[in-house]
Amino acid sequence: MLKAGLGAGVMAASAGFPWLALAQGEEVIPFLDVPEGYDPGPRRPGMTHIIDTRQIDNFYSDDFYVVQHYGQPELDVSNYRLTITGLVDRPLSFTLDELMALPDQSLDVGFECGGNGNRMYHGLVGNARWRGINLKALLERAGVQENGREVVFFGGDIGQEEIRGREVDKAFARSLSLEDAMREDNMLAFEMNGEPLAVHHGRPLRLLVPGFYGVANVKWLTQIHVQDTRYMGRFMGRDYVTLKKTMVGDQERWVENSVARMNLKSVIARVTRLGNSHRISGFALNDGTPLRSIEVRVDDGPWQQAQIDPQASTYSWKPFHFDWQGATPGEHTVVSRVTDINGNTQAVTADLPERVSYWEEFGQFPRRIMIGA
Ligand SMILES: Nc1nc2c(c(=O)[nH]1)N[C@H]1C(S)=C(S)[C@@H](COP(=O)(O)O)O[C@H]1N2
Ligand SMILES: [Mo]
Repeated sequence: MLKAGLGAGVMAASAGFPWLALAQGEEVIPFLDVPEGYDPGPRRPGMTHIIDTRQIDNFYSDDFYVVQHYGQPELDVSNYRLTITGLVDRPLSFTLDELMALPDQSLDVGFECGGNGNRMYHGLVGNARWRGINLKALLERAGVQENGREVVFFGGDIGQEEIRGREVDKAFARSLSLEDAMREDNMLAFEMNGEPLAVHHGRPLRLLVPGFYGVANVKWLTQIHVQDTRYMGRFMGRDYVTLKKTMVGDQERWVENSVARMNLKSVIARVTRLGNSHRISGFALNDGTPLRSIEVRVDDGPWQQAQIDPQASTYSWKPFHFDWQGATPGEHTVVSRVTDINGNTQAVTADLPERVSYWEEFGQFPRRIMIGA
């Protein structure tokens, strides 16, 4: 059931962490909360792809989720251009070769879709080593003018949207404040896990905003535009908008926010048995704030420290495992929670603000299992 070995082009270093490959004789305990026949299946061209989180076996995902809203364009790489326009001193245009000749940077970055959640066992997720060029350096080369406030990233994928009864062609686009755009870790990535970006991950170039939900990472990037007003659009203002009840000063109000930085979250993805010991494994994600701990609880027992994969870094996912000794036969509930160095702890969903949309699901995620006699 579990794929052995490492993905194409990926470093072998991850073999050391227990979760990532099953030991000889280690067996997977089925969850009781997964409907029979649940199987996200293999990736199909042009389709959303959910991964089966029980089968994660590599720090660098060889099975990385896929989401695209306007299909998967195949850009002609030989005629490809990235343009930088708007409130800049020097509007620029690059071929892919010209971009790839610029100084490069590499970073491990994991992310999930802002719509990831319990209903698909958090399978809209992945982690990879990315290589690309520095966004800040590129914007500085273009010279952002004094009144530039907002940086808009347009994809080469165009969808027809009906807006107020009118059909219009709209490119997928997202924006960042100039301050967010200038973060040193942002990159325009052309390589993923040592391979040129696959078409479904944005060939030839995508934006990566480490610590943000996947929607920020515009694929098939063709234009970067600097402007002095807020950018509006479906994926900033209508979709990927969380509606929640929260305090605004001393007033409780319903407010919307555009999905941006990832919330502090962990999930249990797998329970295995090796001899008399059970291993509870999962992963955490957040906006890059250092973590203090990941803990696991069995039934009504105490929270106990899990081990975090030493390969985890600021913006990667953080695989963890907890070795559970003396599991008694019968049904059990297991749950994880993550705490960052500022003392923020992943809450139970009931304690989070009341929310209407399914975006940003990051409450604790209890799982049920049956331990055999
Ligand atoms: N151009 C473009 N970029 C896009 C999208 C898209 O539809 N078009 N989808 C976004 C969303 S919602 C997510 S979750 C991530 C998914 O990235 P992946 O398919 O490489 O995992 O890409 C983002 N970038
Ligand atoms: Mo998404």
